[in-house]
Amino acid sequence: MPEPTRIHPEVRDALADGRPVVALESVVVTHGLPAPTHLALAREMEQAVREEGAVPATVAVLDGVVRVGLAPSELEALADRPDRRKLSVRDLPVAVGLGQSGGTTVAATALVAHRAGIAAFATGGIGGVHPGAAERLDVSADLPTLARTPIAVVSAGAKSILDLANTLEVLETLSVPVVGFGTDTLPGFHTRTTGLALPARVDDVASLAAVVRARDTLRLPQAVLVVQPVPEADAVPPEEVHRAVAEATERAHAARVHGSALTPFVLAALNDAEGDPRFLRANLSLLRANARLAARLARHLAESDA
Ligand code: PSU
Ligand code: MN
Repeated sequence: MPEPTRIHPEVRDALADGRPVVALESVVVTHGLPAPTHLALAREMEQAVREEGAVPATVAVLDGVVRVGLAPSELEALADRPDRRKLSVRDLPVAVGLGQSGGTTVAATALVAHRAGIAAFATGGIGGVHPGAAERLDVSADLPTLARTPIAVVSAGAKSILDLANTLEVLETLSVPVVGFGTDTLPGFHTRTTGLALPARVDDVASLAAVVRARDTLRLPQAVLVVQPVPEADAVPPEEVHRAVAEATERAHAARVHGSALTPFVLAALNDAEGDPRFLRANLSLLRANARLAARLARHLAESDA
């Protein structure tokens, strides 16, 4: 069997030299955003990371090989492959063993990136506890994976389609530090706040880096989950998010969509070109902002390691 993981030479060199690297997930490209925005956004995130002085490493699985850092043509080929899969950690042995291809979720990306030696990772929103868990349990593997993967994940909170209060509770149980960047409350992905109080807040990147380093000196296994609100100009008012999410979730239930297909279905409904363009605009805006913050964090971490 071929080597299961291949690190792009640019990424490998940067890591060997102790230069900053930011991992990027790829389910947002393969399943989270409509074409052709998905590829434009992937390029913009990589570009944003470079502008902040770090090397981007988009993680994905191509023909059974886990890849850390992709050539632009490889990401393009993956984005529209009809056989592309959504790969969380449980799916990795199947994808690698059977030669499949797909985007990696926050969970799978965090795991692969940490093993490659990458300290910072940018995404849109993490997965979490879905509403209605009392009747039908649906808790993203992102949560338990963050509990055992010491990396820093920069996000806009958990996606607004989730039960955010319960998501925050599970993060507490799993002992994942959730740190607001310039906020005391959990952002709601499309909205700047959910009103849910966070256990910690920092207002500058040096303080964020201090928290991440302390996690390491304490030898704790958890990720540090950084949450920052979507940029103000692109935020959607909470009532409108609630209404749109409720409608999309209703449609998902009517179509009997559940399991790993649920998140992509609801996000696709929100980001639909026919619908309200503000949801897509907010999604893109927060992804770019998170890529930038993760790169600034990676730079601080690399400096303090030197
Ligand atoms: N955030 C987005 N778009 C996405 C996702 C997050 O803005 O597509 C993806 C992430 O990859 C996340 C996954 O890890 O959804 C969670 O899916 P699930 O709830 O099935 O674990
Ligand atoms: Mn699920």
